[in-house]
Amino acid sequence: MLFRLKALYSLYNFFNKSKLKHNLPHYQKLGLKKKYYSPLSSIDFKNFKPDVLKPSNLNITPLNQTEIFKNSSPEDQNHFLDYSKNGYLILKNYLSNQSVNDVNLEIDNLLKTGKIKFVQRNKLMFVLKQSQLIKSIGEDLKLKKFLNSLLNDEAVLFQSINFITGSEQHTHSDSVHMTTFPLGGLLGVWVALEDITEENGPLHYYPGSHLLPYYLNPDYNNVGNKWLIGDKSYTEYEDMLETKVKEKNLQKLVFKANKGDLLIWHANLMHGGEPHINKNKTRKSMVFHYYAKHCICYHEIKQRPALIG
Ligand SMILES: O=C(O)CCC(=O)C(=O)O
Repeated sequence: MLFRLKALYSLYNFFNKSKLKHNLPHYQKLGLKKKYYSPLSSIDFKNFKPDVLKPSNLNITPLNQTEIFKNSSPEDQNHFLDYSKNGYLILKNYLSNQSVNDVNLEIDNLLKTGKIKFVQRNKLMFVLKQSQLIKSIGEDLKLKKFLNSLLNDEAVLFQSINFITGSEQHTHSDSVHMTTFPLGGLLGVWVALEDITEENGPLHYYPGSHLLPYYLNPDYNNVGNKWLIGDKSYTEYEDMLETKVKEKNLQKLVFKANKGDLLIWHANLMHGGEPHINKNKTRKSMVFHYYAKHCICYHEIKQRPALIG
């Protein structure tokens, strides 16, 4: 029961003003009566029009004018132009062999020296705070310009997650963990840090699933009340998505990635990790999540604004 108390999350947030104050101008613009530490969920935004937070004079380079696009083959360019239909796109050989080796060495060293530790079983969260190398990959200007054009906003690097083994995460949409107002203000960027096959837990995804509704707390009766967040377990969310996949007959793709390949997914693309069958093999990979700058970002299930910075 204690972990459902909104007041506890608010108390924690109260001491994190520097990481939450980015929302205040947005609240003001919307006329939303919230403090920087207040709970937040999709229910709070149901009466607002989506485009009110974005300035009209944003200067975003169109996708076909970005360097990544211009330096790609016609075949890849066509694939990129299908992003809005598919909800994902792949940049083959994005990172060189040397860069990937450097990242892997960096992770090994940070683990050996105890500067980073696994959480939630097998995640290395926010290594970008310890590693200038990893941060510089996520902050690469050419990549950011490409992401800006997909988001139609400025992409702000929020977090990195490194894996040494398969995530084995059930199918989900990031929009339940990293929710935004307006919806869709998030991108996931996944990088293979070695070759990945059916044996070592590849990423899976459902092309086109980003066009389905955003399934949020109200969709599985997890809204909670004034004092408490919802009482449904995360498994109930995963079960709901499994049902949607079956009902809508969605077709799964598995990303048999080569070392250095990069895949970008839309905020609402359903994806997850396949079972990691051969435990003698590693599955080294890295994910970056980016928020759109002119969004309010929060965690729908925990009803907490996102700590950024
Ligand atoms: O790497 C994977 O297997 C999945 C990662 C993922 O789902 C995520 O970061 O949202």
